[in-house]
Amino acid sequence: MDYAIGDVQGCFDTLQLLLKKINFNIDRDRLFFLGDVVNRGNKSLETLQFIKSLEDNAQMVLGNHDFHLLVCALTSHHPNRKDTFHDILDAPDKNTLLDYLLTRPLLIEQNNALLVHAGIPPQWSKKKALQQSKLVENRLQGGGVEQFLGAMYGNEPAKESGCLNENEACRYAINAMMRMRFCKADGELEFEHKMNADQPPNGFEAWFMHENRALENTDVLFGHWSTLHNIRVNRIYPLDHGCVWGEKLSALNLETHQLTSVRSIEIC
Ligand SMILES: [Mn+2]
Repeated sequence: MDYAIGDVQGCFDTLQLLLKKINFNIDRDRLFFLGDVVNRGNKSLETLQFIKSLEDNAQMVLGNHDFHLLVCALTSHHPNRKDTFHDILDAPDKNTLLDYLLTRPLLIEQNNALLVHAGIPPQWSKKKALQQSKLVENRLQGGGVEQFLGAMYGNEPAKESGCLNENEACRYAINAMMRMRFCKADGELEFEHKMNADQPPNGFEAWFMHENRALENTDVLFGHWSTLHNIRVNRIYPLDHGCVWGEKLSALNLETHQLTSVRSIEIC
């Protein structure tokens, strides 16, 4: 069976409990992590080592916390007070773990569904989303990755236009696929608010609420936004169930769409 799993954020013990509950068998099952596998929780190192050890039986998309780890590890940017991935930065296998993250995509297509950390802006088709993911992946795997990472923080450009250079297009793609909550129908991003999806800032909507969204007939599985419990939107699967905040960690079976959850047992 294939399962998509929401934001683990270093909650290794709860992840093991969830895998027990779905009877995870490495010879039979595959896991697709929706990003933010590290940070805030207290076992980032064990979590990332475990996911990497599953080799072809686990895939993951990059989330903003995974990306933040890369930026802190490979540029002059320092971790902030709340960051808890020092165990990875101090680990003897740090470089292989960072290389693992550098080769992860921003978007995965699996069982006709798209898997992404934060979302896909309403104006993007599947082809466009895969293209923009690839654009960033190529830069993460190419030369000069330190410089590239150092240039990727910032909220601009807020929207796409024909005249973006490659770095700007990458920054928009990273912000959209790893950080977005609210946007306009044309994909203009907004990062001031983290409130509930039904209370959008003026002029904005949750990215999946726009009418005539290009991917409204495609299943989109995502994490990042832990307060979407009551959202019922066709083909939209919010799977960050707030594990690191003492709530739940969930796995969605990609074939049956059955959801399995466990309560967080982590003390963070
Ligand atoms: Mn996130």
